[in-house]
Amino acid sequence: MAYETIIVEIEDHICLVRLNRPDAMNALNDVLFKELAEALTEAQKNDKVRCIVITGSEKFFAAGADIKMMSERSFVDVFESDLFTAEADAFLRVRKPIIAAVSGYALGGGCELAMMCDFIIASDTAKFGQPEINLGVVAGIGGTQRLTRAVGKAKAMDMNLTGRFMDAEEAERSGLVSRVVPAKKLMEEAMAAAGKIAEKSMITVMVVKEAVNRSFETPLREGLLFERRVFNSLFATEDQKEGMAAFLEKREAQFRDK
Ligand code: CO8
Repeated sequence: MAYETIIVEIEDHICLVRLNRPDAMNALNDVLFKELAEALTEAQKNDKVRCIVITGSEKFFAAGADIKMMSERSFVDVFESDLFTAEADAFLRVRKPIIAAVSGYALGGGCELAMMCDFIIASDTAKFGQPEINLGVVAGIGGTQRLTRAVGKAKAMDMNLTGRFMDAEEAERSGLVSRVVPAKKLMEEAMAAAGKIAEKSMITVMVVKEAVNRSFETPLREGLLFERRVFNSLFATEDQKEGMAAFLEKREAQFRDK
């Protein structure tokens, strides 16, 4: 399917989505967010896709929501349209893993988009920030919530209140990103991580994603109970038998997603 603001390629079970509004540093407008939600929903439905990678360009992942688009809107406009909410909901309904491969600026909605992914691999040039305060607004799709859970109150307050950017090294130290790699190696590393995930049992992969995400929604006791129950239920799968047999027979497992 041809899109206007993103480029989608599917190869070796990986759906690679490139944000593509270079003139506006990949700023997120209505069209981009809608197309992204559509592409991810399609990737979820497509049996060939086992992992998704979202990236931008070397200089910018996304510099935030489109300020030109938002500047003339009134409270009633944004309230009535519930800007980006349906698209964010569609994003969160994707059960396959999504990796953000971030190089350059990931600011405002760009940082929030990266945080909506399951984990972030950053290039050493990446810069994260929630500079909405400089525009007289606040983050609107997770910058005060997911960022606080990722890096803690002190840094989340600092970034949201001062609008300062966090470089890749600080982002890794703070737990915002899972790894930092040289800019030239970013896509190789992200695609290799996606490839590793694509080799696993899809059922187990989706259970892992759901269980880790559950930890954000529940108290520890409930989360542990959820984990125990999904652990138990995976013993009903053929892939559990295959995975354990393969280990004992010292061979690679051949998972069949059953
Ligand atoms: N929106 C629209 N256009 C942008 C944006 C943006 N967020 N960021 C950059 N651009 C455009 C610039 O206007 C410029 O376009 P032009 O050449 O036509 O003038 C072009 O990209 C290049 O930008 P600069 O000349 O500024 O490039 P620099 O290298 O000097 O600076 C920066 C790069 C630091 C990234 C700078 O562009 C910047 O600060 N951008 C804005 C960052 C920002 O404030 N982001 C937050 C936006 S608000 C937001 O994301 C809210 C999300 C919540 C939505 C909630 C919905 C419910």
